[in-house]
Amino acid sequence: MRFLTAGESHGPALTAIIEGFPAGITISSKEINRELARRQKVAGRGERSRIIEADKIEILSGVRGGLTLGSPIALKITNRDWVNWQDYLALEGPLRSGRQVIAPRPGHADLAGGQKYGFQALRNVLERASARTTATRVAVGTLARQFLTQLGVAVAGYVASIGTVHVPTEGANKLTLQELRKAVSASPVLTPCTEAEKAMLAAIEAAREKGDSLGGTFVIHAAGLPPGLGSYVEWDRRLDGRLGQALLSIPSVKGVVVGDGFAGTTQLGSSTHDAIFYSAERGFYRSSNHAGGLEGGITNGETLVLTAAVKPIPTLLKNPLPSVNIKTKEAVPAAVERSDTCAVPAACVVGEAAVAWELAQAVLEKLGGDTLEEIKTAWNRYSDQLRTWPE
Ligand code: EPS
Repeated sequence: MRFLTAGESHGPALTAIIEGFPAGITISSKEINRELARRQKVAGRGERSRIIEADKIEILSGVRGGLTLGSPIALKITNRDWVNWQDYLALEGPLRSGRQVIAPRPGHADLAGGQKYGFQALRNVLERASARTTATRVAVGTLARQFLTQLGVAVAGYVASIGTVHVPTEGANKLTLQELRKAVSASPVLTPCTEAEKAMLAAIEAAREKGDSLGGTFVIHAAGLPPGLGSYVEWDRRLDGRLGQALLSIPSVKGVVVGDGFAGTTQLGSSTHDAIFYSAERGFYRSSNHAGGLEGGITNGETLVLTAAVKPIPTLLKNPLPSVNIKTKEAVPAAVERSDTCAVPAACVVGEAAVAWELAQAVLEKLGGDTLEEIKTAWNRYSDQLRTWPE
């Protein structure tokens, strides 16, 4: 199973093609639209996401009567803002002058991207480097999530910090996925803690007033996974590595932690690993989850816990950092574009989708199958095998 995306921030549309998605999976475009709206309407977003765009998915192929066909699924999200940009970004013919980016923004792909592709027009870089393209990843990941749901696997994320405001993660990590999702769904910053929520909203507002930006962290949980997804046998089959790539490729994500991660480095081994227990009812289980559900690059049957660090958005609306006019080489303030203040809640929605995609892929690798029926049969057979293992 694989997917490719295409599309630019202010181009006609964002698109994706998924290939290898199994047949017989019930798909709901309503659910995809709900996730697209979540990504756009959370706190921290700017005028574009809140007012101009209302992302809607168009499924162009690979689905009939609400069921996937096993053939490539083509997805399209039209950019409403294209009408305001079509003369400047015309795909063919003369381009209207204006809306140029001359002073690359520190922290953005503007400078290195222009150098790499030899562009004088840095807009060519930022149009594709824009986090707007994460809308397609949400759409693709939501399809993967619908597949996982049909196998009893749930994925849920929450915002754990914005700037210096932190949620007590111990409490959040004790919630079931259903409780977590419910608590988070009521929060504009996607956090289960109402006290932290107030402080986070105030921090975003304060940054917005200053024309500055804020980063933070989000946590993704996944439950219902059997032990044995991913593999220890080769570096590129280790699921922690793959999940890391999936999360690090979200714009602004600068760090990914599995389980206790860095916190574990200050502990002794005796207090950072999860002792193994057995009961007839639960089979093999742990009473703690420092490992975050992954050992040796393989799921161990406990809840997956991944944390991602999101840097503050590079565009600074009021006091841009020093930069250089790439034509005259004069020292000038960096370019200012309409932008968001804090991308952490939006990135959390993208993170859920990115993790869902990797997990769906890992399930398919382990169990194979062209149809949901075949995958379910293999899933049940594997569950039986685990119950009696090692007999
Ligand atoms: C983005 C800049 C802003 C964001 C955009 C990401 O867009 P614009 O410059 O058009 O206002 O709003 O995010 C989205 C539109 C989106 O849907 O995520 C950037 O520079 O990355």
